[in-house]
Parts: sequence; structure tokens; C-alpha cells
Amino acid sequence: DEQYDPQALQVKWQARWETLDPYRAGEDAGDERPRRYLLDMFPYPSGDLHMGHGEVFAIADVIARYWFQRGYNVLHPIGWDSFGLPAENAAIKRNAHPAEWTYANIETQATSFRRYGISFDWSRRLHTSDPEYYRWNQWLFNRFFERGLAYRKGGLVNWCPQDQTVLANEQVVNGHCERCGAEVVRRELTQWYFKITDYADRLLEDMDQLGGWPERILTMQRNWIGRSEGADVRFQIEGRDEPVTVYTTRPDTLYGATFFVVAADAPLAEELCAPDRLAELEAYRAQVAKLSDIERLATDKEKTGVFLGRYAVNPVNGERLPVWAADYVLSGYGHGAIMAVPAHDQRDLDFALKFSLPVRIVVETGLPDPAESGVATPGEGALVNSGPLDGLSKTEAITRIVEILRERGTGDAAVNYRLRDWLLSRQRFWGTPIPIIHCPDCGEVPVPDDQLPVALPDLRGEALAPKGVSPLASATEWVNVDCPKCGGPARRDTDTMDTFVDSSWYYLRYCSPGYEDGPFDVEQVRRWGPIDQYVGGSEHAVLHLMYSRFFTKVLHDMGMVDFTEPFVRLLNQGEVINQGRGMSKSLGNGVDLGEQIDTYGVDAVRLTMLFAGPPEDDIDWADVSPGASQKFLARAFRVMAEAGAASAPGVDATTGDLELRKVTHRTIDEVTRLIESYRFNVAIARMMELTTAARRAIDTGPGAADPAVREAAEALAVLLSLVTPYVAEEGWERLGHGSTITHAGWPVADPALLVQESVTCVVQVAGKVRDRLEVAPTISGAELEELALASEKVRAYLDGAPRKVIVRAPKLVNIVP
Ligand code: ANZ
Ligand code: ZN
Repeated sequence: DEQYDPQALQVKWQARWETLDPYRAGEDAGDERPRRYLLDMFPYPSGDLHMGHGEVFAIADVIARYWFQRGYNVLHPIGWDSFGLPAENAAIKRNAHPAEWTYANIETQATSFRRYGISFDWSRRLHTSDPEYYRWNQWLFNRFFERGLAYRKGGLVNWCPQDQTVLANEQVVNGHCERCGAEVVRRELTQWYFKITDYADRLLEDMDQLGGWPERILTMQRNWIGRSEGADVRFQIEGRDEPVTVYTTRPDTLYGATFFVVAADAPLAEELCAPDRLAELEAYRAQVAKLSDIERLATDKEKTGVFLGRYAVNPVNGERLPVWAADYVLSGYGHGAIMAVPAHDQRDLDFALKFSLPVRIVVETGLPDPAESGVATPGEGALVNSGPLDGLSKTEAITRIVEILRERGTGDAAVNYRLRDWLLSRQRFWGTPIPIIHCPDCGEVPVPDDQLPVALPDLRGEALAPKGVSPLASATEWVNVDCPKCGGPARRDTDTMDTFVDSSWYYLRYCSPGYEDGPFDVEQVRRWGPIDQYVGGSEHAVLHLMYSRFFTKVLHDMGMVDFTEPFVRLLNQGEVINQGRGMSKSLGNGVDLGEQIDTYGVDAVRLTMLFAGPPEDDIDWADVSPGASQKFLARAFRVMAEAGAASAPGVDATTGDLELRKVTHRTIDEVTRLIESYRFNVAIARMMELTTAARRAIDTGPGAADPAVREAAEALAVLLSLVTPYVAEEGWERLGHGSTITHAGWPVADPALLVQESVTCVVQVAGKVRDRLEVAPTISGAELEELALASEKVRAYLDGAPRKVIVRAPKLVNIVP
């Protein structure tokens, strides 16, 4: 039977793979095969797999299957990032437990993954919402706590009024909650933090190990960390003992400072405020509290502020600078206060012009006067109006002013970061309980390791409704415990961890998923780590991908992993869109992965995903044709089936048709290089050409029984096995091979058959064919003309120089005598 029936192949081969278990990683320590670790960002169980999953998992699977064929011992695990808000919101709506929704969706996705033919090692499956997993989140929290890397502090935090929980800075996108889109507000709360700022420099420096990452992601991380160099300058405030320090990247402009600004929401504003202006400040603060940092920093925002009735003293020239409170200075950045240099900083200039404050140029840039143009001049130039700095360049002036400040004890060089500590506590239920007990006498006491996990209490439905404090607080019996230290009455911490904690180390757990003596077996991680190739979306650029790097470094410092970067290479796939736009319910342009598979078959859908373009590019489903993919696969299937029926394995290919052999070996050679460089779409185009060549050899060439046809068909099966495993398996079986194609071995191109192909060029004299030349397909017009005119057969018809030569390289030369 030579009918291509994708659904029948799926049923047949899925069952075989279940029994053969061909994708299990070799665990034997004596296994000498080189190891490779491939990882897809694990899915969130929000429902069934969608088109985006279809793309990313197909991409990663090509790489895994290529490594299998090359003989590597491959680790390609799967698990679920199964804590999080959607499950909780669904549970409230349905008066159920979040676990019900979560684990049902996990089963749905697992079934779809198996059908989709992804080469996972299922024996390593994990779910972060299992107590066996989150126990180790708690264990790791305790280690961080011991090292001073987990701490609690009060301060202004981002609060999502919709989800009723705090958010990390990384989860606030343009002032809105990353999850639900609600506008984030600021609240004063005591929360748990991880001290990621201690690792800011290493997160930057170690980027030189990340040559295999997209430059775009590195840039985003670099900007997020936001390291800048400058100086801390201490200003005395009239009528106050304590000086106030400001951070500036431009200490060279110190003589150009004409006023002084503190963040309106900082406690300092209140401290510095003259008593008769307090009411005005309070009113202003109420207005500022409604704004996000992004809005406050926006350059086009109308400047606002209040004068505090006080003066700061410039440490280098004794000038009195009026002190203002304004929203464009942030409380959480630098020292929450600035020296304002309106001539050379646009925000300061906007403020100065609004409130009629002086503008003094101290860097001569040759540009129009900022006070008149309204445009600040932040560029380079010679210093003026700056006493000892006059005439110096910006760099010289910075060095000099830092020396001066240091001598006088009023300042020093300083480095500043935009990166803030990672706020990790959440006031929601479906996450890892923070393993801390609050004791009135002993303070924060970690739950002893041997009492972990601190399992979630059994709450469901209404009890989970967001109310601003964690739902765990209502589980009285769970909350009230004895202090592990003094035995006195104490209370459990009722917050849960940000789910990004779960994903910060899951890749290590896969190396020893059942391990019970720690989060992972150090020995196994040494064997498999770091991850050779990570595949996933770029939406995690400064979230998961930054947190994971941080965790790895801490674990390195604890002596638990011997590398400092978890992901050697990173591939960010594009999105699957439809009609030029992201798929969404409101646009009604959603495409369902399951339906596509039902219609065209798994292989055709996978092929379509990969053939659409380079993996980094978006795929517009309106522009692709899974139907055409299916037709191609039917042709490929028939080539393999006919070759299989006409000859047996083991024939001597060297006796086969030379033309077809050349095509086969050239295809192998090119596809190898294309797969290595992740140009899967071009590799597939080559496979299509090979199929066409084999078809032609069967129909109009030496016939199906020719050894070259078998050679072509066998190569085609293995090449296709990376992309379309079902048809490849069936073809391989029809070609007379047993077991599974997964480890058949990558074909090797014979260099002798890679010599460049030639084309026949027809040479005409006065419209009649006089010679045929075998030439390289890439020959230039000039070369070809020279060859044609040198031909004896042509010269016999020429009497001296021709009147005209028309060259159509490489196929035709027409000579007019
Ligand atoms: C004086 C000055 C003159 C500045 C000049 C810039 C240009 P980065 O590079 O992002 O670190 N700044 C300091 N603390 C601030 C805060 N809490 N809120 C808002 N702005 C703050 O930026 C450092 C610069 O941002 C500092 O250098 C300061 O303005 C401002 F011609 O000081 B500069
Ligand atoms: Zn105690």
C-alpha cells in the first residue's frame, strides 16, 4: 500500500515509541557517548498546547533529533511550570482547588505532546506544584536566607489592584501588570527580596560567556542592570547637620547646578520640608502616588514639583541651591536626590523653564543657548564658568572634580545600578509557601530543613479570593505553630514565592528528577550541565533568563554547580501570527493547533512551522500552506515506499546512477551545514529537491530498483526524521530497516561526489548549433565568451573577428559572424 495516511502512521508509531522508549537519556556513568543537554522553556498548563508551542517544540525537536542521529547521549526533558495565578483564578470561579484545573491541563498537554511526536525523555517529567518539587524551593530559600541573600524590608512596592498582590519590577511592563494588564500602583509594604543586586557586576561580566545568545537579549539585560559610572557628591543643607548625597553621572557639571531636587515620595522630602510648606507637599505627594515610575520618568511629561523652602550648599563654590521635591526624581534610584543642571540635562531644563529657575552653561558645545532653545546640551565640549575645571574636556573634568571632592571629603567616584533586588513574596495561594516562622522573641526563623516541605493548606474556591493579604492567612491552624527555636507560639509567613523562583533552577532538577537528598544530585549536574541549547521566547529576556543566571551563580558560590552560566546557547523563536497580527479571541483570528493536526497530520504541521522561515522570524499562518506540506510528504513517502519495495538494504550504492548519487550527497552535505546553523527552512527545501530528483530517477531514469534510488530514499528518511518523525519512521520500515529511525545514524557525504555539477552550453554561429561546452553553472559571461571563441568547431565557421557575440551564461552563446 503506497497511500500516505498521516493519521494511521501517528497511531502506529506513537504506540511503538511508547514501547521502544527511544528518547531516554543514557544514565549509565560508564556511557562514553558525548553528552548534550537540550531544553525547551517548560510550558505553563493554561489549556491545551497552542500554535506557539507547536513552533517552539518543533524547533527544539529538530536539534534533539539531529543530536540523536549524530550519536550523542541526549538529555531532552519536559515538565510543567504549574504554579501561578490562572489556576487560582479558575479555582475561584469554579469553586474548586487550583490543582484540579492544573493537573487536568497538564494531562491534556502531555497527551498532545506525545501525539506531536516530540522526543522527550518522559521519565524525568516534573511539575513545580508537586510538594516533591517545591520542597526544594524552600530548601534553597533557606540557603539564600543563611547567606543574607533573602531578606525582608519595608518600602514602596508595585501593587496590582486586579490580582491583589505585589509584583517584581520585572513584572511591570510600561506601568502595567505583566499578567493581567491592570495599571500598577505603588504601596508601602514589607516584603521578601532576593539580593540579586549583589550579583549585578557578575551578571554583566559573565555575559562574555554568552556568545551563543541573541545580542538583543544581552542588550536588554545590560540595560536592565543599567550600570553607570559617576560620582556621589555630598551637599550640606542649611539648618541640618546631615549632608544629603546625590548620585551624578556628570560630576563635571557641578558648577552648573542651579537647584536641588529630592524625590517627592522619599521620607527625605518630608524631613527637608519647611513646616509652613508641609501641607502643600502632602497634597503633591497624593498626586504622585498615582503614577508609575515609567510615567514619572517620561521626558514629555509636564514637570511638576513644590519648593520646600530650604537651600542646599554646592560643596565646590558655596552657592545656595533651592531645594525642591518633584516626581521626576525617583526614590528608589541613586540616593533619591539630584543636583539639577538644567543647561545639560533635559528634564532639569524643562523643570527650570517651568519654575523660572536659572540656567547656567558650563560645557561649551557650540549649540544654541538651552535657556532660549529649550533644548539641553548633554554633549561634549570644553568646560567654562567652572573655576579650576575651565578649559578641560569632559573626561578630564570628571577626573579632576573627583580628586577635588575626595580631597575635601565631600564626594567620591561611584557606580550605580538600575537593577533592584528581586521582590519574591506574593499574596496569593497557588505557589510555594515561604518557609519562615515569625516568632515574637526570635524574629524570622527558617523552618528546619527536615520539616520541609511546608505544604500548602487545603483551601479552595471562595477562600482563595484575593483580598490584599495572602489567603494562607485564613488557614488558622496552618498559620499558628510553635517557634522551631524557642518553642513559643509563633506564626508562619503567609506569603508564597514568585513562580519565577520555580523556573530559576528546574533545569538542574531534570538531571536527577527523583533525588531526595537535595534539589539535585551534584554529580549528575556535573555530567549534564550546563545546558548546551535552550529554546524559548524572548518575553523572558529580563525575567526568567536573568533570574536563572542569578540562581546559577549563587549555586556556584555554594559549591553545588561548577559552571557560572546555565545556558550556553539560546535560541528565541518568533511568534505564530495570523493575517499579520497576533492571534486573539477579540480579533477572531485564532488558529487551533489540534485542529490543524486533525486536518493535515502532525508531520505536515511540524514541517510547515519549520519551512515557513528562519526560526527567529514570525510565522504568519495566513501565508503558509500545510496542505502543500502534506502533498510533499505524500511524495516523499511514495519515493521511500517504492524504493523499499524494489530493493533490499545493503546493496552497493556505488553501482547506482551517478547523477542521482551526486544529488543525494550534495543534499547530505548541505543539509548538515544548514542544520548546524539552524537554517531549518533551507534544509527542508534541499530535502524537497532530493525527493524530486529521486522521483525523476524512478520515473524517467534508471528506475526504482537502482541502488542510487535506495541510497537517496534512505538519506531522505534520516534527514526527514528530524522534522517529520512519523513519515520518516514508516519510510525507514518500508526500506527494510527494523526498530526506530531515531538512532539510525546521520548519513555521511562522499567528498568525491561533491564535485560541482556542470551544465551544457550551446554555441551557435549564425543561428546554427556548432558546439556544446560543459561548463560550471557559475561561469561568468566573459569567461564563457572566451571559451566559445576558442572552440575549434566554432572557429571553423568564423572568418576573422565576429561582428557580434551574445552571451547568456551559462547556457547559450550566439555568435553573429
Ligand atoms: C547631574 C547631571 C547633569 C546629570 C547632566 C545628568 C546630566 P543614569 O545614567 O541612569 O545612572 N539621577 C540621579 N538620581 C536620580 C533619581 N533618583 N531619579 C531621577 N534621576 C536621577 O542617570 C544618572 C543621572 O540621572 C544623574 O546624573 C542624575 O542627573 C539623574 F548634565 O546629575 B545627573
Ligand atoms: Zn522563638
